[in-house]
This record gives sequence, structure tokens and C-alpha cells, in this order.
Amino acid sequence: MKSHQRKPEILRAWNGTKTAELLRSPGKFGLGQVPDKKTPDATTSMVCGFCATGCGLNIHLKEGEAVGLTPDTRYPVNIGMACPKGWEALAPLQSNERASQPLLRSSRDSQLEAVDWDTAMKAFSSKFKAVQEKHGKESVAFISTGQICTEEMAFLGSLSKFGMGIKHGDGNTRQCMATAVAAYKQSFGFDSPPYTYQDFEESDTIVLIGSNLCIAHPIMWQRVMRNKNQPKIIVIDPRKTETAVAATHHYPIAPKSDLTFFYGIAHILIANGWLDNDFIAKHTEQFDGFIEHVKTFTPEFVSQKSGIPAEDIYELACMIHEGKNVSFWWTMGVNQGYEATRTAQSIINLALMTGNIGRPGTGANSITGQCNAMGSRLFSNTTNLLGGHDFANPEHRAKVCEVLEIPDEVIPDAIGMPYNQIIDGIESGSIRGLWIIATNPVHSWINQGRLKKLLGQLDFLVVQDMYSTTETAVHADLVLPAAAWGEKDGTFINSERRIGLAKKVAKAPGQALSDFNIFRLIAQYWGCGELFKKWTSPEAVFQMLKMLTNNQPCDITGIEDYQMLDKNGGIQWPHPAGAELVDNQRRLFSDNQFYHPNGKAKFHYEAVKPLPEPSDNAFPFTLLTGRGTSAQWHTQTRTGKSKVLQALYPKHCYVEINPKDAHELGIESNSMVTLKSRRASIEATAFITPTVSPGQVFLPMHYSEVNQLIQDVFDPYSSQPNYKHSAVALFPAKKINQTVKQSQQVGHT
Ligand SMILES: Nc1nc2c(c(=O)[nH]1)N[C@H]1C(S)=C(S)[C@@H](COP(=O)(O)OP(=O)(O)OC[C@H]3O[C@@H](n4cnc5c(=O)[nH]c(N)nc54)[C@H](O)[C@@H]3O)O[C@H]1N2
Ligand SMILES: Nc1nc2c(c(=O)[nH]1)N[C@H]1C(S)=C(S)[C@@H](COP(=O)(O)OP(=O)(O)OC[C@H]3O[C@@H](n4cnc5c(=O)[nH]c(N)nc54)[C@H](O)[C@@H]3O)O[C@H]1N2
Ligand code: SF4
Ligand SMILES: [Mo]
Repeated sequence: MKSHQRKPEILRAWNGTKTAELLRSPGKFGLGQVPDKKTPDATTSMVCGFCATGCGLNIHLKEGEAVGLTPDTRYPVNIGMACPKGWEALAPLQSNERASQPLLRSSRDSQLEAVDWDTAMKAFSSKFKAVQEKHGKESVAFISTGQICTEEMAFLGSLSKFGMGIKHGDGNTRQCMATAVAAYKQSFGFDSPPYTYQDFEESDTIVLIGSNLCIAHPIMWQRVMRNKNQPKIIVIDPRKTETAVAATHHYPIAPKSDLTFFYGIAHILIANGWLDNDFIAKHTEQFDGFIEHVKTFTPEFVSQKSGIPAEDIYELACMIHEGKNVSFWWTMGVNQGYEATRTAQSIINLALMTGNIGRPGTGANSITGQCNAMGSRLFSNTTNLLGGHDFANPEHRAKVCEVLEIPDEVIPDAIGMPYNQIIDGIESGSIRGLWIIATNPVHSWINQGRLKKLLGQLDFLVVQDMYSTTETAVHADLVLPAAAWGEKDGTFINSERRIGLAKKVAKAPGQALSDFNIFRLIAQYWGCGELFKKWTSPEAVFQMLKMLTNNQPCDITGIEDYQMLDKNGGIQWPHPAGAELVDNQRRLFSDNQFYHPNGKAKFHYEAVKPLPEPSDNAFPFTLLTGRGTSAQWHTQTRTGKSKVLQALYPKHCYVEINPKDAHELGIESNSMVTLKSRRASIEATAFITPTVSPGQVFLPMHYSEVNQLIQDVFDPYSSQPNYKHSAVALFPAKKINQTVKQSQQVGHT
């Protein structure tokens, strides 16, 4: 059928149902360079450097260098499975686009030229210091990542804030996990995703909200497939995603109607007395206010707002009530919203009121994105003081000073500005120097056109990346060449709080250095090397970070060293000194004790707000964005380098359009269309498919033009961007070209 054009076979191969086949015979799909069994000199195991699932990979070595990899069959996370990115994890290292030398632009109009590290470091220090002298210390900021090792994040956060006088630094985790962090902190008293992956296997009712597990976390989906309870798998997503197709129930709610929808579910649970009253009374507070709050969210009202029939809403509430072990999982469909924190909490509230937390197969579970977003949340020194501490708390500052052996006055007593305010600061002139580490904002940040313009206003821009060709690196005044995953040692923390090891199994190209060693060099050239004399190696830093977690919810003082992590297949926090590693997994709150001083969890709720940019006559479509295929990673700097992965996804930007809309607009499959928002217009290939509802279109985030369209609106509590809702217009490309030409002609006459 023409109007129901299908994705190429190879693309569809990564939908949930075909995943198992692929895992059984990866060779058939050309994945991985499985080494000749006779040649490997040795094999070592380490965690994958793409997503937060944190799979274990066996790296096969010849003379100490990686020659191939296979998924680790003993690692408790993936038990012998990997997705295409994992199989191809070594490929991105071999590319002639790698940054192999520092590059410096001597003046605004000149080209980037290769220089040695001494010149690069002198430029870094002298330029940033000059900016600070002229405009104040706070005029230099950094933007970092969830994709370098924990020890490196801690080094960056400490070097910049304790050594260089930088106050404002934030991570790309702001684009991703900030909402979950804010929601957990307010509800539980600490940023604490409570689950272990075993919960996917033990639930009888799995509720996935704004989460396309089959594409974004395919190995977690495999854990769902191992569930022997014939679970109800419920997907709440405006699109009929690969995960929705594989689920038992799909609720295609109107985009961003989640908050209303979940208040509506709570209303039904309360009206029917389907509550765990004992749990609510003993372990929570503010429930009475919540009862009042959801009174007006009747099934009829909620149906009207969410587009889901009232009887289906009731059916979902029934399933939640009847399930013995109900688990709620959410990802970016929730976190990336203008009222995201309250939405995440409306999910947490459902788990609390039904007592679905702390037991196997339950939980209010935010799924993490990047390999070390969880490391960033605790140790990047951006939103918390190292180890989940509070910058404003003098006792916390004193503890950090003691462990790091640094003077008290170097620690700021307040957190810095979030990402969006740093960008606003460039516009207002308060931020004049910017250091970007392991993130590619010129592609990934919201309302991209504005950001591009603003970067040009900086006095000095440094980009530290493994490639010199990223959309962001080409704007830099100085590029610092970084070693990548596989070329350095350190730890990552995965979505279930498991600390795993990354290892050096390949040489970095040319003069590229690990981020860790770049930070060491900077400390020396900046003149604050003395403060960091204990920061000699990633493992030395791990030992200090470990001591910092003493008595924190994330206490890992029981982890002796890297070897212990290696031997045990990673270890989840908490693991305090003296604790035993029983079957090496644990979930939080099995004792019903939350992290607020009174040990109780809190119900949070608020009035629902109107859409910031509803569709209208001029922009009648709602634009959704997200992950396209399992073979594409974000801005594609890494996955775009693998020939095998390239074969698994469309090269050019495509837009998913419902057949009815395509028909009405005269758009044919595979033709070019123009998408226009209030900010920009872009072209994409039409992919006509009923997976999106009429009135909605979907663009995968992996194509650099996408974020030009999106309105820069943020959640007030988490400052996370509202990536998943903007109003756009859609035209067949020919038509708009004609219209433009006509209007130009009119203009000329
Ligand atoms: N292959 C691959 N895997 C990845 C990544 C990658 O780039 N490629 N990135 C990793 C990272 S960093 C992250 S954060 C995760 C993201 O993982 P996911 O969040 O699962 O991925 P997305 O596709 O961004 O968004 C999930 C779904 O949210 C839906 N959605 C949009 N608006 C709404 C809404 O208003 N309500 C609801 N309920 N749903 C909505 C979208 O239709 C989409 O299907 O993936 C990780 N895994
Ligand atoms: N429209 C839309 N936009 C989105 C999203 C969406 O759903 N929709 N999702 C958002 C989310 S959840 C995320 S997480 C962001 C991701 O956005 P980005 O962080 O910008 O995406 P990446 O492509 O992962 O960028 C990582 C960069 O680090 C470099 N790199 C990799 N490893 C290393 C290393 O070890 N050291 C150094 N120094 N550099 C390294 C890579 O080459 C790359 O340039 O995008 C966000 N943008
Ligand atoms: S699922 Fe994530 S961690 Fe596992 S192999 Fe794929 S990208 Fe790597
Ligand atoms: Mo993310």
C-alpha cells in the first residue's frame, strides 16, 4: 500500500519483535567484528559507552589492543546480549575525523590550525583568564556531559569550581534527566531511582510512559521479554511506537496531556478506594491535599483532554489496582516537558498510593539515557556538591574539604546557573567564555538557530571532543582532542545505579589525551595544580569520591577498588562499608524509609498549565521528536562513523506523517516536505505511517536540522527543555517553493 509506506526491512529489524532474532544471530545483520577465535591474546570485560543500560562487553585483545568484541554472558545487566551500537562500539574509534591534535584559531576570521599541547594550554589559560579579569570570574562557564567517566566529571566540576573560580557549569543531563532529579529530590528527599533491572522480570503489570524501550533501551526490553508472569505491558505514548506495537495495551494520549491523565487515574483509584491506606498513613505525607486536588479530574474531563475514552481510562486504573506488582517506568516523553517535574511526580504518586514501591517488580522508575548520566547526577559538581551534597550546607562543604584536602573558601556556597540560563547569559553579555566538553549543543540544544548566533558572540569558545568535525567543534576557537570510551579507564553508573568499569583497550589517536589527563594539564597551566595533587589517576579519584559518599544514600564505601567492581560485574549503590554483596543486586526503599528527615515520601501536585505553543490555523500540527532507530546515537558523531550502523538507518532527515494528513495535503510517500515553525523551516522526506496520529508529526532527533524548529520552553523546577511539543506547519516542498517564488514575484512587481 503506497500510503502506508513501510520502513526499510533493515530498519524494522530493530522493532521489539525482531530483536530476539537479531540477538541470536547478529552475524546475519553484519554486526560486530567477531574476532577469529584462535587469535585473541586475552579477553577483558567492560561496560558499553553508549546508553545507560550499561551492558557488559567482552573485549578481545591482540597484543593488548582491542580487535573485536562480544557481549558478556556473565554480566548481570545484559546476560550475553547487546544492541547494534554495542556490537559496533569499537568502530567510532577508527575514523579520520578524530581530533588527534589541539587546534587553535589565532583570530576570529582565521582557520583552526594544529598546535602542540603547550601552545593549546597557554591559550586556554591566557584567554579564559583575560575574560575573567575583564568581566569577572563568573563570565566563564562550562557545559558538559553524561558520557565521560565519573572520575573525569568530578575532576571537571572540581577543577572549574574550586580551581578556576568558575561558578556556572551544567551538563547535557539538563536536556535529559533533570526532571527526574528534581522530582525524586522533592518526593523522596534524594535523587534516587529505586529499581534493579530484575524488576522488569518480576512485575505483573509494567507501565511504560513516554518511553520507547525497544529502540532506546533494547536490552532492557529483553529483560521485559524474560518476564515469566505474562505481564500486562502498558504503553502510554502519543505514537504507536515499536514498543507500543509489542505491548499488550497502548494508550495514545494527546501529547503533553500526561499530567491530566495521571491525576485522572488517581481520581479513579481514590473514588474506588483502591489504595494502600496503611502504606499511605505510615510512609507518606500530603495525601489529603492530593485527594482534594484530583477531585475535579473526572474520567469525562480527563477523556476530553487526553483523547482516551473514559472506559479505557477506567480499564487502566483497574489494571493498576489488580496488579500485585506494578512497576511504572518513564523516560523522555515525560522528562522533556514544560510541566515535566509535576508529571513525573504524578507517576510517583500512583506508585505511592498503591504501595507499589520497595518490593520486587514495583517502583516509580525513571529510566536514564546516557552511559554515565547517573554519574553526572551525583558527582559532576553541577546540580549537587560532589557525592549528592548541597553547596549551601556548611557541613557538607566541610566534609568535601576534608576528604579532598582543600581549603574551605574555594567551594562556592550556591549552585550555578542551569544550561538555559548560561545560554541566556551569552545573550545578555554576562557569559563571555564557554568550555564545552563531550556534548554537541549546536545539534542537540533547543531553538538551535538562536544558539548558533549566540556562540558567535563569545570572546572564547573551547570544545573538548573526540572528533574535530562536530557541528559544535567547527565553531570553536580552541579544540582539545579527547580520547574516547575504550581509550581510557574509569567508571560509569548505569540506570539501576550499578557502578561499572570502563577500560583502556585501545590507543587514542595522535596526541589525543583522556579527558582526565586534559584536566590534569589544565590544572597545571592554570596554576592550581597544588589543589589537585591527589588527583593522580582515575582510581585515586574513585577512592576520594567513595569516601565522600560516606553516610549519604549513595554510600559506596564498601567498594574496595576497581578490581572489586571488575570481579563482581559492577556494584549498585548503596554499598556501605561492612555490607554484604548478596546476589549483587538491590532496590531502594525495601524498608519503606525515604530520604526526607522524617523518613516519609511526599505527594506533590499542582494545577495543570496550558500548552505553551498549541497548534492553530497557521501551525496546525504538533511536532514530536525522539529516537529514530537503535543504530543511531544522538547527534551521530559516533554512530555515523560505522558502516554497519549506517546501513541500519535513513541517511537523511525524514518525518513521520499520518496517511490521512498526507492525503489531505497531497503529500506522497518519499517526497520532500517542508516543516515550518515560528522559528525556522526545514525539509525532510515524507514517511507516511499510521504510527503517528492525525495532527501530529514525528522527527527523529538525530538529524541536525530538527532542533531549529523547537521552541525554547523549560520546566520551571528542572529547567529541562520541552523538546517534545512545538506547533508546526507542513507543506509538500514543491508547493511552498512555488508559493515563495510567487510571493517573491509579487514582491518584485
Ligand atoms: N538508539 C538510541 N538509544 C538511546 C539514545 C539514542 O540516541 N539512540 N539516547 C539515550 C538517551 S540519552 C535517552 S535520554 C534515552 C531516551 O529514551 P526514550 O525517552 O525512550 O526515547 P525518545 O524517543 O526520546 O522518547 C520516548 C517517547 O516519548 C514519546 N512522547 C512524546 N511526547 C510525549 C508525551 O507528551 N507524553 C508521552 N507519554 N510520551 C510522549 C515519543 O513519542 C517517544 O516515543 O534513550 C537512550 N538510548
Ligand atoms: N529534539 C530533540 N533534541 C534532543 C532530544 C530529543 O529527544 N529531541 N534529546 C536530548 C537528550 S535526552 C540528550 S541526552 C541530548 C544529547 O545531546 P549531545 O550530548 O549533544 O549528543 P551526543 O551526540 O551524544 O554528543 C556527545 C559529544 O561528545 C563527544 N564524545 C564522545 N565521547 C567522548 C569522550 O569520551 N570525551 C570527549 N571529550 N568527547 C566525547 C561526541 O563526539 C559528541 O560530540 O540531546 C537532547 N536533544
Ligand atoms: S543497550 Fe545500551 S549499553 Fe547495551 S549494548 Fe546497546 S547501547 Fe550499549
Ligand atoms: Mo538523554
